[in-house]
This record gives sequence, C-alpha cells and structure tokens, in this order.
Amino acid sequence: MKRLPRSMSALLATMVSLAWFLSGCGPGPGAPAGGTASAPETPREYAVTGVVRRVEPERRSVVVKHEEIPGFMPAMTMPFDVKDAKELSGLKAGDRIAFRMLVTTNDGWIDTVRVVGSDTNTPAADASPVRLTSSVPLLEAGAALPDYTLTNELGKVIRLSDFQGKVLAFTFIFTRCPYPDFCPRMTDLFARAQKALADQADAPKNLKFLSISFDPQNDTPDLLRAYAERYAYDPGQWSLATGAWDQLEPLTGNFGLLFGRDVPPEKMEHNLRTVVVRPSGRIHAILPSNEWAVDDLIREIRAAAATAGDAPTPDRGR
Ligand SMILES: [Cu+2]
Repeated sequence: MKRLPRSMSALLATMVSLAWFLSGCGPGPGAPAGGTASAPETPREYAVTGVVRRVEPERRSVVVKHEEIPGFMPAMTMPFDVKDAKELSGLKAGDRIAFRMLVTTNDGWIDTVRVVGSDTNTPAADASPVRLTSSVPLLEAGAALPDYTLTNELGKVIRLSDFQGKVLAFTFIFTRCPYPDFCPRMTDLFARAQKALADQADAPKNLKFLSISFDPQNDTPDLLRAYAERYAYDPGQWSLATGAWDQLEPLTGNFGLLFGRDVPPEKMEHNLRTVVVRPSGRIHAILPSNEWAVDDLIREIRAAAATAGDAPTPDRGR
C-alpha cells in the first residue's frame, strides 16, 4: 500500500488557488470576461521544468510531473493546458521539458515548451492521472449550490436542493480509500461533529451531514450504509450518497476535487473538500485539505445556521 507523499497535504491547501486549471475555457489575456471595461490583465509568468507523464493533444493538455514553482505551488503531477496544440507536437512521456507558465485570475496555460532531456526514472506507467472537469465553474463561498441528484445509503434518490432550509455540511469520500489522513479522517471528523453537536443543547437543529462518494462503481447503498454504521452514524442527521457520473463529475468539478481516473483504488490519490451550505442554499464555507478540526467545522455550521433568515436562493438549476 503506497503512502501518499508527505507533500500532498501542503499542495492540497494550494489547490484552491488553482481554479484556472479547471477552467479550460476562461478568457485569455486581451479577452476580458463579460465585456468588462477593465484593461486586459497581464499574466504572471513562471519558468517551470518537469517530466512529461502523458500528452493529451485532443485536450490541448500535457500532464507533467513538475518541480516546485517557487512562490506558486509545490512539486506535483498535474495537467497543463496549451493555447496552441503545436506546443505539444513531438512530446512524449519521459521527456524532460522546460516551459513558461502564464497565470491570470481565471486562466492559465503554458507555452515555449522545449525538451531539455529525458528521464527514464519516472516511467509513464507510474503516472496517477487526475480527473479534470473543465466544463463547470469552480464555486466559492457565497455562490448558490447547484442542484444535483444522488442516491443515498438507503437507496433513496436525493437532490441537494432537498436540504434547502437546513445547514448542509458535505464532504467527498470513497469507502475503500487507503489513506488514513484522507477519507477515513473526513468520516471520523463528521462522526465527531455529529456527536459533539448532539451533545450541545444550543446546537442548530436543522442540520444535515452528507458524505458523497466519488467511487460509485464500488460504493453501493448497502456498502455506504455498512461503512456509516461502523462510524455510528445517525441516519436522521447524516446521509451518505453517490450517483451517476453525469452528476458526480460536475459536482466534484464545482469544488475542484481532483482524483484518480482509471487507477487502482489503492493508488487513487485525491484532494479533499468539505463544504458548509447555508439554509438559503448558498455556500457558506469551503474547507480544503484535511487541516481542520471538528471545532472548525462546528464553528462554520453555527455561523451558517445564523443566516437562517436569508432569503432562499432562487434558480438553483444548472
Ligand atoms: Cu480518500
């Protein structure tokens, strides 16, 4: 069983700033969004080196195991977009490359890609591809939670809009996650939050926890229920659910969840997102990574509950 690299925790905290990697259709420089009158944003530039793991010409993307980008992000394996597919011609897995990365508020791409050597120590077969959904916006606090349809641990179809009127705290997990600091930790934190709030007389009453599996092939309702029972879940307070990919993919994409695709579960590296939603249906807070404690979650839940008088969010379709 492979342990997640130690650096993973640090990079997860960084993911939130990487909206642009998920927004493949964002405006480039000189093409301000929404007809705003502001001057084109000058992209920030970074010189980057790394090793090609996979070339995806049809997506105008290349997955690179890159070195640290000082001031921007730690070393990791991730996809980079190019504006011009010609940048990718001739590239192959194992090539050591140098390139320029350009970043604006809502876009990012690379150019001037050149091969500077080869690296036979990092075979392409070792790559851990991430799922990348570029067709949905990355949501932040204040945004309306879109509506998605899932199936819960009792086999019942649920919609996220069902929880309007309550505080909803949800996180993403899969039951066969091999990394104790990741999904098992999220589930344990939910179990502890559920218990702590049950013991607090002034705790918000209108509250639901929801653990959403991104491993629908494996996580059947029965398996989700058995898993939840191991954590002494209260079905009235906490649901577990998963769904079809046409729901899960945009839902995870909305929050920048990255996870392995077509990789064995024991190698499925991923990041974490825990989201607290106001009774109005607006996102109250997003807790990235696993570097938060039960009290942090409870504080956000209480603050979200305090907004209960806010008007419901209209137009939650997508
Ligand atoms: Cu996990």
